Amino acid sequence: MMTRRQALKSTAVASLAAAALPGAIAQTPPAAAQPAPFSLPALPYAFDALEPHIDARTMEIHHGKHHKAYVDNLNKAMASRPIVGGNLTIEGLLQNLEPLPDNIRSAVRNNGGGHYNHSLFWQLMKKNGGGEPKAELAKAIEAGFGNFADFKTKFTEAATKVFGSGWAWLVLHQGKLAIESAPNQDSPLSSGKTPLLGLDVWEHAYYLKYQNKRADYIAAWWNVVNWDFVAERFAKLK
Ligand code: MN3
Repeated sequence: MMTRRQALKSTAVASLAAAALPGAIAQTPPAAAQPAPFSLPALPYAFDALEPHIDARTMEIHHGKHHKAYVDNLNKAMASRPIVGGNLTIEGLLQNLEPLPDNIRSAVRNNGGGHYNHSLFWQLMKKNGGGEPKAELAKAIEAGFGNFADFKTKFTEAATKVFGSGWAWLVLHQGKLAIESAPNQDSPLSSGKTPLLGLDVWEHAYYLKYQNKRADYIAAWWNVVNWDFVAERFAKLK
């Protein structure tokens, strides 16, 4: 509880603040005056870091155009959201799509999903990546899928079979690992799961270098997986 003295003091501060802005009255600022809540994260490496497996031009367009468009369109959708407040996180939004107003739910699902999925995807890769996971994650993969080779086969199959645009995911759900795929930019977060590893199989992720050969892109992608990042993520989440 505020004491009367504190209340008087904060009233005085509020008056001073109002006085500093002549003519200012309490009102909701127009949406355009608010900073865009979401922004494009910097790529954690150079565009050509994943060569020859993923080419620099693809990375440049994928990050600078595709991911940026998801961020811009998400911000546009959120600008018309009637209630803004609290800690607005991309994870929180995707975990709670249902309460969103009808006119923005799809936009948030698609563009918010796109923003979250890509933000994670960049971190899941690195120069001179690949190999096999270590530590707890290695044990969990063995427990869930028999061995690493079988896991890789199953994940590859999930990625290969996505019809049209979508993702393959290794998710953590109720303490267990599972492989699944999802259409479009649907995030595992929206079905109560936590993504650990994801592979973007939209054509924009590989078409310049691999054209229609998605299987070649998937095979090459294993060489850039940042298993240390995935293992750390797993250790924090489980
Ligand atoms: Mn993509």
